[in-house]
Amino acid sequence: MRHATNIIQRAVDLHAGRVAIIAAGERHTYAALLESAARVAGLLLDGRPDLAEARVAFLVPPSFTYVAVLWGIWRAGGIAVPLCTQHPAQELSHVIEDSGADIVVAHPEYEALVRPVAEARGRRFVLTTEITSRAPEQLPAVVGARGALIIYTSGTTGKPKGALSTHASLTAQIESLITAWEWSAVDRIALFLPLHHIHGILNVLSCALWSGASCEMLRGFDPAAVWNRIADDQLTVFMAVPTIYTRLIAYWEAAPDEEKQQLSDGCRRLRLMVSGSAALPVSVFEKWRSISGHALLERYGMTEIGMALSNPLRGERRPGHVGAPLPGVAARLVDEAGHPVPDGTPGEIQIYGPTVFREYWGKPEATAATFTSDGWFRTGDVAVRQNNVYRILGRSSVDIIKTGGYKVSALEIEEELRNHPAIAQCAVVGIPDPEWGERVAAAAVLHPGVTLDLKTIRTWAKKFLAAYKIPSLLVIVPDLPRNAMGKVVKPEVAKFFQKS
Ligand code: MLC
Ligand code: AMP
Repeated sequence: MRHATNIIQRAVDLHAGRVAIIAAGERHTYAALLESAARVAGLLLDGRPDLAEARVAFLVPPSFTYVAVLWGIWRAGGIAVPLCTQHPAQELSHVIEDSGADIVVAHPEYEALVRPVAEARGRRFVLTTEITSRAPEQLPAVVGARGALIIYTSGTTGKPKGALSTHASLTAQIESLITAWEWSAVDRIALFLPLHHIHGILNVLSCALWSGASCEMLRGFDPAAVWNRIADDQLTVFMAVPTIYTRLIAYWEAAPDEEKQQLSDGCRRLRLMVSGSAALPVSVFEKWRSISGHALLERYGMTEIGMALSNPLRGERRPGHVGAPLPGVAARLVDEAGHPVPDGTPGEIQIYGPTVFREYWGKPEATAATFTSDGWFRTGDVAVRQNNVYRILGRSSVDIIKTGGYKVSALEIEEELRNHPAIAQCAVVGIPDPEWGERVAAAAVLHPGVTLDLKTIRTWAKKFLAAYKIPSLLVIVPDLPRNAMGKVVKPEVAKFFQKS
């Protein structure tokens, strides 16, 4: 069976002298990447023959070292658990604890934040500056069924769950995209998406490296820097979430006419521009087409399944639609009773095939609940299909919010906000927003005699929650709307935020 470490070797055999990574002004070949990954593997193995699915959490900024650590964990037989560089200690602790990471690797920039978290739990703590050892003579053979990557993803219950993909499922996800979007060794892509989610790790980084292409790593998203890379003429492929396209449009609109022309010319030389992770508004599709000449290719995916549906590389890309199943992906729409629905009738998207993940780490009940009895993965997304082209209508749960391309759980945020001394009750909802897709909005009932404003709650919440989970809208209300069972009625809560 094909698997990730085989393909790493294959990319290196075929492309050893080509440039794999460009970061901080330096170019690194595939051969150099493989060698660095072997040295990381040696450090992690520390004399053992095989990490045998031990989890290795790592907190490394976007850089050549990030990729060397990811590949090094795989080459040592471990499961990679990428940590988010924007997360406060509490979120990092949850991931380290929940994944049962044996080893925590960190760049020195994050040592003060993460060393105490790792050491308090008796985990081995390794700094990336310690990667100096020689590569071991022998590295373990890694079969496709072995776990490769755990990504933490928010659900409708409690804290984020770790979705475990195997080498075989990641390989299937990558090969599907390489086939559909015709990746090749002459491609070059810029990477500015966060590296604790699949959009950045799989669609951008891994597809590039599996094809022998070059990946230019930026330190995060900055509109001027990204436009600069587009205008530089060397990129061939571009991938981003809708909020990023909105930001790029705003930058372009504010630029002087001459610069506008240069930026637009840069876009025209790319072969493919893709949008995903959240619904692409038709207005953004049209505006981007007028600026760049590109009809954005919108696709639909999810951490647990990789990419599932895509508009075509060649052929009509329909605004507001996410296209047809990708190669190797089986998709169906079902009603609430689990029966397939005909074209034109809304149903839940369910996915089947080799791209689907293995399990939620340590959560057999949650894993079982997410599959149907005949093995299809329930996405919780509702769509309608016409002639094999899908259009997303929304989600079956009001408690999942997509903001800036990040999925967040209203319930997780509510739980955290209830710990604030001024808050007696609260409800969190997603409010449609032209920039963020949805904004996280909180309605709170306060204890008698206290006050609370948005700035105070945001400053307080930053200690516990990632920035993208913190409410950017707040209303104080005397009571929350509840139904006869006492459950908060979220659509009524959303009405508090309607602009009058
Ligand atoms: C950040 N801020 C937000 C926010 N995120 N405010 C409201 N809503 C949000 N979602 C605030 C911060 O609190 C801060 O405020 C200020 O904005 C700047 O923070 P930042 O962290 O610097 O944000 P920025 O860089 O502007 O982030 C925007 C972004 C980022 C679009 C670049 O959100 C991003 O990279 N999104 C991509 C996420 C992604 O890759 N998702 C894929 C998941 S995988 P203050 O007050 O502190 O200044 C998946 C599967 C699939 O979905 O199909 O791909
Ligand atoms: P995540 O759980 O972070 O992997 O996010 C996956 C979710 O993002 C999906 O379940 C969808 O709700 C949403 N999503 C991804 N791509 C699209 C898209 N093109 N249109 C609408 N929603 C999308």
